[in-house]
Amino acid sequence: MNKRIRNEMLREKVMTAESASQIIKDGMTVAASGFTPAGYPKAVPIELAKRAEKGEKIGITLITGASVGDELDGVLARSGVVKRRFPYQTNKDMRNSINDGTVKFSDIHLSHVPQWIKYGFFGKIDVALVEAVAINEDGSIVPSTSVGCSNVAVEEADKVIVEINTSQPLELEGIHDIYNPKNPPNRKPIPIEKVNDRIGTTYIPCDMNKIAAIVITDIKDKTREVSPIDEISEKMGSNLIGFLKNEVKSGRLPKNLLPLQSGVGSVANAVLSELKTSDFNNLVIYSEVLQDSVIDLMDAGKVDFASATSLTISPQRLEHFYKNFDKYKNKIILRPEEISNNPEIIRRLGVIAMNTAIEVDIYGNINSTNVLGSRMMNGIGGSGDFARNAYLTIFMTQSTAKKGTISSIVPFVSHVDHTEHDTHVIVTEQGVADLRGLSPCERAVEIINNCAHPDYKQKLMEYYKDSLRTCKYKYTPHDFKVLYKKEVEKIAK
Ligand code: 0RQ
Repeated sequence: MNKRIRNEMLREKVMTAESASQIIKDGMTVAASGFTPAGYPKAVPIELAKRAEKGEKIGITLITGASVGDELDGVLARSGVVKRRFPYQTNKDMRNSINDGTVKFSDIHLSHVPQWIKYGFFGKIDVALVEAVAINEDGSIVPSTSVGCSNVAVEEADKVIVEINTSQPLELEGIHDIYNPKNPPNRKPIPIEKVNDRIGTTYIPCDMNKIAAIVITDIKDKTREVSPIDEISEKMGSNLIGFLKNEVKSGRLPKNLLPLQSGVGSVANAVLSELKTSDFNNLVIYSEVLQDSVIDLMDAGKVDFASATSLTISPQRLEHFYKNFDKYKNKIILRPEEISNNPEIIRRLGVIAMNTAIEVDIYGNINSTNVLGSRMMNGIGGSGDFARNAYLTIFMTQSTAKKGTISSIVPFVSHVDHTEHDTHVIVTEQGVADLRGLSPCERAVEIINNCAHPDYKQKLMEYYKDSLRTCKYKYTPHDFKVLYKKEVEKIAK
């Protein structure tokens, strides 16, 4: 344990998860580590939930980097401990509590979260609860598989609880690059010009007097299994690659493209996997999450370097990954989400942003979060950080949902996350709509013709043409009487 807790005095702070959980009291705000089920605390939240289940009144505000595993979001949602939740989640029970109104959730751009903590928009941070692989002699903390908002949580919190997770190898040390921009008017340009530029420290600075408890655990990250690539995702991937090849041919992209960002989930994974068999080489990634596909691309010699804030390797691949970690270590940097998702850097590097939508409308507005306009799925995550600031913003979706009974291309999205102004390209398994330089009416025709499913093409075109005919204004014509009736009917089903 001396290798993991490098300060003798701090070793005296080691206690059980049950004792550490007592530091968290009713009404507190807890900012935790964790980003897309990686590097989140596990042992202490489980004990916190047990206290509530035994009848203790305890309700907290929970802030994390992004989504976390069941040992944090799941147990605390089921035991009713979380009253407010920011900024993103993917847990079934947390989602249900948000949708039944038990948990007050606010869906926030991930790049904003650290800044909001620093400005106090969430109130005072009582406790930072972070997973680590080690604590240094001076109290600074070596994070595990993600950084997220941990550095700012540690800086701003009154007390810090550290979970040293022995299932996370010490070899992770050195992979992180922690940099904390100052608040305006003292903010300086962030000196990242290439995805592999290092600008900070390999640890999170921490005043050791703030460390109130250290808990030793070996509970593994519950990363998601990656589902096998289906035919539709494969088709979307190949449509996207075809589009990118054409961009290179037209001289709008260099031969090795520009830094890639890709969302999470099966579609994103499938799209990146398609790159494996493509002619593209020497690719670089500037993203927020690194999934299995990036490791595959490194193995295939396609990706030279990847920068993100989280490493979420599926259980199937984890052993291979750590066995060969030496090979990957010098090709990966994990940064705070304030840096991985930073608009300044995304714009400077000219990132190609590829994210998944729930539905897309004929003018290019995107709904990424609310099924049928009102059921929160996960949240906007980092998709807005990238979509708004990328060189090329691509949204992907299957052309239909719910076994073909719903068109994902709709007249008007039932909830707006990304506006028509941020959408450059839409990709479905049907084809690609390149919206750059088109007026809204031209976009409608492009999207319906190239991306809609054949079963819905005619209906969508009829809606567009009727709107154009009946609407007094011809810029973004709509027939709201038809539109609302259809939406209401859909929701009533
Ligand atoms: O419903 O749960 O009842 O089965 O929506 O759909 O197809 O499982 O979605 O896993 O590909 O994720 C946008 C949610 C897509 C994700 C989203 C219903 C469908 C299902 C989910 P059920 P799928 P995927 C990186 C960047 C926002 C954040 C982001 C996401 C459920 O990609 O969260 O991009 N993105 N972050 O049946 C009605 C439609 C529908 C529909 C799907 N058109 N109409 N229902 N569904 N399309 C990550 C981070 O930032 C951390």
